[in-house]
Amino acid sequence: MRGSNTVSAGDERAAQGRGHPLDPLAGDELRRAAHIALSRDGRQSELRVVDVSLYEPDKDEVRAWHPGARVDRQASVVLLDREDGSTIELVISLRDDSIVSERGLDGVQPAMTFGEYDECEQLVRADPGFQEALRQRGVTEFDLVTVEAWGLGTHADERFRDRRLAWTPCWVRDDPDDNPYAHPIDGLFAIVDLNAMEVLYIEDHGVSPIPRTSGRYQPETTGLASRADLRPLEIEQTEGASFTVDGWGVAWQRWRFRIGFTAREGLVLHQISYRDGERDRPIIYRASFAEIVVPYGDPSPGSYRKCAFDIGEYGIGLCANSLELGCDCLGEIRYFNADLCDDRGEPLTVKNAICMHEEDFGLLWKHYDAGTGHAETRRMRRLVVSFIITIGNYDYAFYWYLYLDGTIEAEVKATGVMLTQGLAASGTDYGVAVGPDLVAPHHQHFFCARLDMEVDGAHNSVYEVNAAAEEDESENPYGNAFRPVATRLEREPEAHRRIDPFSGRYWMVVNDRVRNSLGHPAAYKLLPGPTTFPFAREGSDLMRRAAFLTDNVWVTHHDRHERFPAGDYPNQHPGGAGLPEYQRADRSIVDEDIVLWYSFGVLHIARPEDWPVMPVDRIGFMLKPAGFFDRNPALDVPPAPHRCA
Ligand SMILES: [Cu+2]
Repeated sequence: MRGSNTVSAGDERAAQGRGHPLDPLAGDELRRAAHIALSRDGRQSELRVVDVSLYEPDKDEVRAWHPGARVDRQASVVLLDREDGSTIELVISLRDDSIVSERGLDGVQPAMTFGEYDECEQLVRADPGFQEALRQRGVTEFDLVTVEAWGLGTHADERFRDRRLAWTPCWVRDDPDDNPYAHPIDGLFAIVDLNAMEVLYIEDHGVSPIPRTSGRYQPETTGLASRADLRPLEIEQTEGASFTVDGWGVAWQRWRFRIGFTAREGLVLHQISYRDGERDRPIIYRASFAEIVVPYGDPSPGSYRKCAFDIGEYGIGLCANSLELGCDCLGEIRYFNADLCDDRGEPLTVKNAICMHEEDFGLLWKHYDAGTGHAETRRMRRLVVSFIITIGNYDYAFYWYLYLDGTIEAEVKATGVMLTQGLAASGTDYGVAVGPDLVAPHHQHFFCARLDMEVDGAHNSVYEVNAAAEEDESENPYGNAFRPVATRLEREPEAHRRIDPFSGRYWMVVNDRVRNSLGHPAAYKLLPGPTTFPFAREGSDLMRRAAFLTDNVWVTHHDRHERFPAGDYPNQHPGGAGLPEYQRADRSIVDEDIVLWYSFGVLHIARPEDWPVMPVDRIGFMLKPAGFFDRNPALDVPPAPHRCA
């Protein structure tokens, strides 16, 4: 039956320690790991659980695994000690419920927890100084005020820099069903110590009118009648879907991969391979979105701090939606639940967090032979694995697509409600009016994908390819000659590169040890899509903390502990962590186990049409086989049954 195809995949096998070593932690494992960590020194009440996720075994161990083999499942746990402000990283063995390793870190701030976020909102709403400032703005129903907890970056007041801080942009609803982002309360912010859970001070930059523009988008207010001629469009697969699922393992056409999920990154794809004859040929060992940064360009009081690190400061897995058939996903869907835990270590399940289905994607290939009048046509199909998050005002949908011809694509769809400010408070120099009294400030959305590559195995190199005109005139007498020039990236410090549409620049991840029948080395090419570059000044908060935004493509030598482009703890970080730091190791990246990082973004100058809820904006990139196969690998796709009238 449709839609009933949901599993807490592998729960039972995980409980027996017989699951695959990369299966995400199940609810019971999360709870055990959290509680072992919390109860280790009897100070449970002072601790918050920030993150519990699978501590992934070494690649050799994973590759050596066979079905039925026993696995020592380990969990990585991050705790926050509210009393002394330290962060504790632990690795817990779930085989014997023991602590494998433990280290304390001072001077870092892990991601905010939902518990903190909610407590902060209650605290600020109840604060007498904040309430007085609201009254001055004509707001008396404090329950209708939305108070968000945002990271302060490097903008913390000198006096409080070593505390765990949040600042609180706020909005007000007209009634509980109203869209709060239509009614920003400008110039009023609380600065909160999240460990003490106390308001340190209230920042009030002066009263300005709260915008009255409506942000309602529900059908009761927008009306649906004028689209009554939109008739049903159903997707039917009368014989079911073409993929098979075993626990978290998926097989579809030639593709094999495993699904994972973490609180911080959300969906992770492991061990993506393509079956070529008798061989399952590996392509990517692990793929995920590892950071999102959304900087705003408005310098008005308080707002200059708007710069969210959605993965490092919050965690997008924790923001996953429960998806609904017919709305978020259409067709023959397979859902997967995501098991997570709250900051007390209690497990919670996001039902139907991951959606998998097939899509018809138009033409795959075609040729009409004018001589014979015969046409051969094949239709493209893709497998879609996705999840959708809501983080404050924005919603992001993340898609991984696998195509019949060996192409892998990642796409992000940005939607939801834009952040707003009052026209009176901020003007339109750094924003676009979306209502008579309402402005959406200019901003950018940056994403960084971490692609742990293994094209035909662990020995890969990366070549940058630029097409160029032949400059040697004797070789180019007619002026038409051009060719691609490939340059191998040798060591890490040189391996941070920008797109260049003028030279058609792309990057090849190559296994020089494997050749196709034509002698080409096995390779996948990274094709960049549209992007944007940061406008923040060098040395600014954004550029210090997210230095990875300066370039699109970064290559590092694999290290299982190097997972985040802005570092493990970008919250309040002074800067320099992540990719720039990883590359300082100056490792060779030639014929090595390498990680490819691709960073890209959207410039969002608001359109009035983006209000009150924006139609999706799409952005992404592709990886295409280039010499990986001998010829078009999709020649054998069968023709679709003819249905011509
Ligand atoms: Cu935007």
